[in-house]
Amino acid sequence: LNRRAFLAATAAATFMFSAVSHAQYKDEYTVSTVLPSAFPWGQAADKWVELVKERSEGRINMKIYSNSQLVSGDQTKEFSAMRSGLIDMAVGSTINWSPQVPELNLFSLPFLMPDYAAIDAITQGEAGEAVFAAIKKRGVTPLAWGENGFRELSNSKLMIDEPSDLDGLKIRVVGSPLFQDTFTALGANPTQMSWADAKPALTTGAVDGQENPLSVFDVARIDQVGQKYLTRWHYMADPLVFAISNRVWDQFSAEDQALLQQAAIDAGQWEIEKSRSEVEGILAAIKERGVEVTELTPEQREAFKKATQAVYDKWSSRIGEDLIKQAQDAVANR
Ligand code: X2X
Repeated sequence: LNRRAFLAATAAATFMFSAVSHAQYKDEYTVSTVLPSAFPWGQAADKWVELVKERSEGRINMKIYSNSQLVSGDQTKEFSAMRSGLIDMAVGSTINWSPQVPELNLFSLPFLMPDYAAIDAITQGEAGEAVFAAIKKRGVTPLAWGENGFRELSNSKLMIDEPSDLDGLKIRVVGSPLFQDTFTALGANPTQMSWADAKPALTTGAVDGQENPLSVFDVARIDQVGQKYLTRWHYMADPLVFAISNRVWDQFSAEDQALLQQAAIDAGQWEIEKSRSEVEGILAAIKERGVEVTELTPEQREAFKKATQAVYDKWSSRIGEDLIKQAQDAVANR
């Protein structure tokens, strides 16, 4: 090998090596969330970013954009934006991504999951794997689970403890049409709107009620906009999913992929434990502020479950009958 050929070969090798090992990492990756740091959801994202920065010794930097600002407040567009590469990463609710990933409606089926063990049995088992495969197939790599929480019902008019109490009540619901069906089955008058529009609509009385986890009710001070009655019916809980656009994922080295995923798993576990441990304290604080809270008895809960059975009939083929069966078995055997 003459000197010239040697230099050319080393230059080529150096170029190739750097092209592979640094695969054009961005200086900063965007992370989308709906709720900011005051909420467990935002804290889950904060934790992920912090762990990745620490474990990569500052090589991988992520910046959180909360309040769905990267999709102009429309949280139902977050998944598409990630798929197309407009957003690199997100910690998102299964509800908001369900328009693009129908399987995610599984978690919104009314009264499928009676308690935390039921959520875990689904997410940590075969059904959870099938849901992750469905997300991956649609252009986004899911890394770990977090939790928004059991969604409880509040309203400004009356104490709700049976389905007929919902008669004609205007309820703000989230981005999946499944919620329209659930509340229509209960005789209510549901209106779909983004989180950004929800509080103003409650303030003006454009809607009478809403459903969200207690942590959201508490931090967003939903009691201050006339929501005096709260029904703890645990009708569904939305897990959060830590995820990354497939295009971005493929640019990371295998080592860094593992780092990103382990950090997401650790952040998710931390957030799930933290938010579950805070629920009773939050409930006490809400009561202290004068909100009337009803805890449904098993019999009362059963009446709501019966009244919403039609949602299963309508949605099972869209979600997948096998997936629903897997989830129901997981719950039964928890
Ligand atoms: O919009 C909502 O209700 C919220 C914040 O809980 C979600 O994004 C699912």
